[in-house]
Amino acid sequence: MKLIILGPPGVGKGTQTQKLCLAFGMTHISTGDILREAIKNRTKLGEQANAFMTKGELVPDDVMLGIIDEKLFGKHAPVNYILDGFPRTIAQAEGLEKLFIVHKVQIDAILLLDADVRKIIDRLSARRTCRNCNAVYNLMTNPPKQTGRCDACGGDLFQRDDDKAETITRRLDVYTRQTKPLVDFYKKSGNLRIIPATGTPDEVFQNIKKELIGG
Ligand code: G5P
Ligand code: MG
Repeated sequence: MKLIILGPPGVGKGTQTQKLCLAFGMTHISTGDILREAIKNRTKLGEQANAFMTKGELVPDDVMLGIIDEKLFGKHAPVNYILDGFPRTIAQAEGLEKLFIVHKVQIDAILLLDADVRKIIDRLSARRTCRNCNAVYNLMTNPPKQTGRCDACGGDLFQRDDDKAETITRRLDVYTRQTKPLVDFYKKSGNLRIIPATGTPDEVFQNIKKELIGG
């Protein structure tokens, strides 16, 4: 199965992708995680991406398409995967379609997570992420058992630089202008599934499973 998970910052794309990967043995491809790893390792890509990410802006399309081409069709390419955070612009979606045509691959479904923006701001302000395995927590609704430590691997939990109030607002604005047009783009393909994403992560996961396998 090949899926795209779409939705505004903080709606739960990473959380649901981790659940799907665990349940169905798929590979999680998060462009945000790839860029944060590059920044941590001070690579050329990291240097390039850092300025955009701290401002809540998008990294240029050609850079992102190059990363995805390598991840999906390079050495060690996965067969079953979920794209989390890509595509994010019409140009990225068109570039991805071209790659799929060249490699004779088809996407099975595009999941659009749908939730109220006010809920999203609260979720992002309380998010903590594991530096080691990228597991996602929430200080209000899903805190780790031990403060500052990941339940899964014991790694250090940190708050993302772009989860400050003013950057969150900017990211939501960028989503509305540059990424939301993808909803209409994918509606035309007939593969878009709209998933109610309020409630608990487990409830949202049930909604996704109902859409994908009927229960
Ligand atoms: P990212 O890393 O792709 P965003 O902004 O798209 O970042 P983000 O912030 O990672 O998305 P998410 O993955 O949708 O959000 O949400 P999450 O982390 O799973 O959950 C957020 C919080 O809510 C957590 O605390 C979680 O516990 C809680 N939560 C989750 N689900 C639920 C639920 O169902 N119920 C409740 N109650 N709580 C829940 O991109 C970052 C930057 O990288 C660059 C850009 O600069 C971008 O801003 N970038 C790209 N640039 C260009 N093109 C691309 N393709 C790019 N990809 C990344
Ligand atoms: Mg995420």
